[in-house]
Amino acid sequence: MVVVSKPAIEQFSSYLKNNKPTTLFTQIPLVDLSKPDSKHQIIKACEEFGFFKVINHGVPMESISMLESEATKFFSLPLCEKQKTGQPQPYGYGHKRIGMHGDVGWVEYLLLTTNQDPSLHSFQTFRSVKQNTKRNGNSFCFLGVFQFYLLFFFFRVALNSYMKSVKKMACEILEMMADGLKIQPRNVLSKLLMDEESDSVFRVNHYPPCPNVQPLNGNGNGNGDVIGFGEHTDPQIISVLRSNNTSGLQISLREGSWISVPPDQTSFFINVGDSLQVMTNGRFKSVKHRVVTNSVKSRLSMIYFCGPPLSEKIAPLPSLMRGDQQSLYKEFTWFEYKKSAYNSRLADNRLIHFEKI
Ligand code: GA4
Repeated sequence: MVVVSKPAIEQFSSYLKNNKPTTLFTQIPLVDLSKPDSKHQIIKACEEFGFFKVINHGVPMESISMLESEATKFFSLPLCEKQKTGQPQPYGYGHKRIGMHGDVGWVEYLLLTTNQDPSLHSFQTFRSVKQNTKRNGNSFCFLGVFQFYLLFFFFRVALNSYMKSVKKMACEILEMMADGLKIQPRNVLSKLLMDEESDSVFRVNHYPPCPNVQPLNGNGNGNGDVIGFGEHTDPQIISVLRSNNTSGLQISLREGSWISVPPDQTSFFINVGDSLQVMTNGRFKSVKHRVVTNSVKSRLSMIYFCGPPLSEKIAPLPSLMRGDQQSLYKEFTWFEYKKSAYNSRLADNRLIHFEKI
């Protein structure tokens, strides 16, 4: 419930004075979704950080653990098995390469659409596994097509149950946001997620321990030299992240310094994305974030990127515009923004092309 308390602000300012490259910032805005004032806490956090942590989120722990365990099983397979699912284009299994323009990280991942018929998705995976199994004669690959299909089937079951609860929570947060912004109707943002055509994406990232990094303390926190996932903002409305208890996530403060987010496997972290920045005409800022590797523990994160339908016009919400206030952005659809994002490098400022001069 508490957002940035006084000691937190002191900690924050002394951090700025010392200007250390990164620090463990223990007072990440915390929103208790069961409290009546949570809508105000959400607005404050989105204005100050573009980032907050939520508790009492209503996502069952069993559903989280089930997906985590299925994902762990998948990532423990030999590389050649995982590669049977085909190259990410952009969906599928990816290893080190992020996007299509030369970005790399110490990470492997699964990138999936959320609005596809699950049976269809499994079928497509099944087909590419079948083709790749024929091509790949490597003796370290031991799973037959059927075994692989079974593994993916259980993964998909766990994924569907997890995504259902996370989507519900994300909608609640977006409705609280509308209430806090005093805009009507309260589903003005959540309806974009509820739309059958919602272009949301789900990602599971696995960051294996990175042996080259010297541990700085008992937790094996790295020195930040090895990047798991480079700095970027998310293009969507909001992103809902859950990770295991391994550190690595850092967010950038407005003036450019980085702070480490203490991990908490029972909570979720919410990022403001570029689309929400535009919809609030810059009142909320999308948060720049990155992941640094850990030398001893592996990190597993699961992220639901809440995207609108491809045809949706992304523009400041009319009810947020006062008097003769002008939009800071040119008009564009989510399809146009996504296309432009996929042509960019990870660290690029993607909104710059859509700003009015
Ligand atoms: C960042 C947020 C999501 O992970 C993602 C990423 C996407 C990808 O990995 O394919 C992008 C990246 C993300 C933004 C710029 C482009 C596209 C990699 C990249 C270099 C799935 C998304 O929607 O945008």
